[in-house]
Amino acid sequence: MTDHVTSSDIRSAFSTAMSAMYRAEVPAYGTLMDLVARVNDEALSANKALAERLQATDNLHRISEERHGAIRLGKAEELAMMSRVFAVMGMYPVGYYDLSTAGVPVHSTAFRPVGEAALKKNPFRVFTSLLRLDLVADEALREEARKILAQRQIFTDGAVALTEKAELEGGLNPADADRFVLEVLETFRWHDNAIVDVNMYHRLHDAHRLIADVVSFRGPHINHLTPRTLDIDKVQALMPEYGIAPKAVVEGPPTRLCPVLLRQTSFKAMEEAVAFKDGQGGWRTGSHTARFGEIEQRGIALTPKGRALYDKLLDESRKVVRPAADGSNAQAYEAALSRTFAAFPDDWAAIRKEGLGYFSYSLTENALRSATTTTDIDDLIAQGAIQFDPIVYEDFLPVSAAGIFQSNLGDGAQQEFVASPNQQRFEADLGAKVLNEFDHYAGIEKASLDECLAKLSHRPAAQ
Ligand code: OOG
Ligand code: NI
Repeated sequence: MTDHVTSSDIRSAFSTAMSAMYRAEVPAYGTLMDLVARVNDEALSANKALAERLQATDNLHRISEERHGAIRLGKAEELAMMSRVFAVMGMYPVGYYDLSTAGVPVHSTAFRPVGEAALKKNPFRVFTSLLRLDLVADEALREEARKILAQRQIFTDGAVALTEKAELEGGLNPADADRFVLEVLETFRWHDNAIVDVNMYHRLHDAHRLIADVVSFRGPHINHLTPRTLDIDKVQALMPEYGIAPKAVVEGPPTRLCPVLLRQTSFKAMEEAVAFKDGQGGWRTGSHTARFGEIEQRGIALTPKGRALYDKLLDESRKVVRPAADGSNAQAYEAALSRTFAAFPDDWAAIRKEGLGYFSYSLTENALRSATTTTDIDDLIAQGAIQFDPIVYEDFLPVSAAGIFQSNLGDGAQQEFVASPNQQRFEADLGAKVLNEFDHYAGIEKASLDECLAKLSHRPAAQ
């Protein structure tokens, strides 16, 4: 077969279909998309230099296309199959996130494209969590939950068959790719009829709201879909005007001239009507909160050294002020965060010089005219032959993710679990190792440098 659709095209089609489905299911998501589009347009008109660099690095068009989603799976087989489904779309597991430390009984990875070209084409990613029943203390409840999960099949027969076909034949033809998108979308759809009765729902809910969310339904409904903005502070400030109530504080680093890593904010999960089994063959109406909205702003990917500094500063600032869910100390938190982060350089040249972030290097117009013979990057930059642009952070942050989870679990839902990261177990359930995100960014940086030096050595002037 030679007429295969590329995995990036399947991913793009899937991301678009998912967005349309979520817009229809959660109207506030549509409102948020409109707000983000407006703020991004304004940010680009106000900052011509940013617009120009995004254009030059071929990253401008992806901004409005860009989003991530999240799902929570119930058992190992679901994670393993999901991994195969995502692979058809060119999405691979990157990073391991242990959320048990934050009182959430899951561990997670992010499925996303990894190659530079694939990311430019469409960076759609899905934060994927696996429920950890081993963290549930009540043994009887744990067993019942396991039995309920054992019986469910979250993939359609068509999705499984097409995934197998893609694996066997190395891809899908256009008609199969279209069908694949529709079949896989079914797994992410919201179902307003639960697979448990109201008693079981409450028992699960009492153990942890998240357990009820995973175990009570036919599938792992997409719980949010997050567009990327170029100015999150503005979106946060404008949300009330659009009838949306944001969470108390923006997660991640403070407002800076040079954005680092990831800043996120969300609006609370909606209360939705759900029909529960009444135990007598009928249904009883109740409610459940699961689906919410989130926005994010992405900055530069940090090196291990930069990340260590980020973690240290975040930790320091949270020791001074811990953000309360009700927003009562939001201003004090933001002030403490800015103060602490004054220790993190806020210009690209300093971030590069100190080895805190990853950059993509390219030749300037000057380069081909200059007669320089040096291969020293700092010298080449000083001579104006090489320029550098920040590489965007494509991953997630465990403390932020915990904050997002918590803001949707309601106050009083804070629960303690023994911290017990178990990456080995996660990878065994996944059926693969997760990729290390630092290696990936370092690879992109090195490839850009190698390309610059190769081009320089082939200049007519250098021969
Ligand atoms: C996932 C929360 C994590 C993020 O952006 O950090 C997340 C969830 O609530 O299932 O999506
Ligand atoms: Ni998210």
